Amino acid sequence: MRRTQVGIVGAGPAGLLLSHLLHLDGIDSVVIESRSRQEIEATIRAGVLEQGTVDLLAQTGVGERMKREGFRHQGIHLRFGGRSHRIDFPSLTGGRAIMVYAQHEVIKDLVAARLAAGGQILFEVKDAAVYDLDSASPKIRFHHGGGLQELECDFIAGCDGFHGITRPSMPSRVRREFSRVYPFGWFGILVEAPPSTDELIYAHHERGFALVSTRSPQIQRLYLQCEPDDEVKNWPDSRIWEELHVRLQTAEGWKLAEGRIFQKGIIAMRSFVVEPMRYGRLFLAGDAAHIVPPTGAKGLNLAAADVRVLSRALAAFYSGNEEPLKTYSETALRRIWRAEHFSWWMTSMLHRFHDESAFHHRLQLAELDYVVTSRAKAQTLAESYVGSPL
Ligand code: RFL
Ligand code: PHB
Repeated sequence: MRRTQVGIVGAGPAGLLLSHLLHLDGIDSVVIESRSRQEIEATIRAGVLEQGTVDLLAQTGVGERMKREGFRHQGIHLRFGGRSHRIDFPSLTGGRAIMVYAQHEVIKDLVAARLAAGGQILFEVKDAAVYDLDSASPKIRFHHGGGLQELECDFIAGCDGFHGITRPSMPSRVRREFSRVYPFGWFGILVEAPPSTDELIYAHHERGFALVSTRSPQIQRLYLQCEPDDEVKNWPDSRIWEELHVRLQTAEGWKLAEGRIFQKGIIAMRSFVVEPMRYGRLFLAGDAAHIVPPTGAKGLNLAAADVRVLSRALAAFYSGNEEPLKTYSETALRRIWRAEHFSWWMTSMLHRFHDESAFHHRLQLAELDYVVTSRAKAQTLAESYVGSPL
């Protein structure tokens, strides 16, 4: 049987960053991942890093490429009623901003750093199961390289995302789940085109929400609100462009640059939290414990915040102080619920709801107007968007 201090299930941002942070504290870990290295490095997901996430990656030696290739954005545009309004982050948050740098690039940087430091990541494991969670030596069993393997640990970190196996391994009597599914999805595309905007555009329109983001000077990332059970085949390129043009048009004649669409996908919109994020010696982090709708760009950042708290707590444990580990769930959940609220608020303010009355629509516009004309309200948005230090 193999042994390690911390067995980590899942090589997403949470698992990889946790393994990296533990290594810097001299704590040994093994990461097991069901997909291949190639797959995890190619999955298109988040794009926005909060200031605190940027600082953490830079301070721990995995931020070199991000600093070179990422784009620092000082604000976002809120677009509604045919007009754009800029929210300036530094002036509203004491100099803080965000970085647009794709999640799969963060993954590549973390995998490279772990492997260069001799870290163990086992890819393409099958049938992972965790047990003996309430003992002092919890175990992970899985198939890898043709054989059944067992990994004995001091602790297990459940970093296996929303559909993973660790959260359901907690007995249902000890966990409480909170969730909300939104009555719409996001249709996301990647396009070969120059940027149409210097900063992200979040657009409210009576035909539904739209978002303009970026990946590089040559590749743009765009989203539009769609039906929750929509299918990619319902969206030929011509329909996508038509909707984007309508939802994003301004009175000043702003132009959206079109190009070849080379990736299409649909994202479900959900809020979810499990409490507590611990059972015995199993600790959950990232999407395994909580989901936010992407409107606030918080998912990846929350995963980073969780593992920052967890790695510190584990380091304290190995230096003889068990207290931070005991309060891990409580500490992490305070930030998580704030991000849940922010993501729900942005989602509610910017999307079109099926059952929405004309009254509700006017309320959304009144709130948006308030955000772009009141410094206090704009500050609330900016502060939450850039996030607090980790
Ligand atoms: P992940 O990234 O889902 O990683 C979990 C890993 O665990 C593996 N796994 C298993 N491994 C072994 N055995 C098993 N039984 C396993 N089951 C699963 C999986 O293969 C996977 O590699 O979770 P993690 O690390 O918690 O990270 C969370 C983030 O990925 C997620 O919150 C963000 O991507 C959310 N999100 C965004 N977050 C932001 O902060 N800013 C954004 O701009 C942003 N945009 C987005 C997003 C998510 C999106 N999608 C597709 C859901 C945009 C999109 C489109
Ligand atoms: C992205 O670039 O993928 C992105 C940006 C902002 C969001 C969500 C996703 O709120």
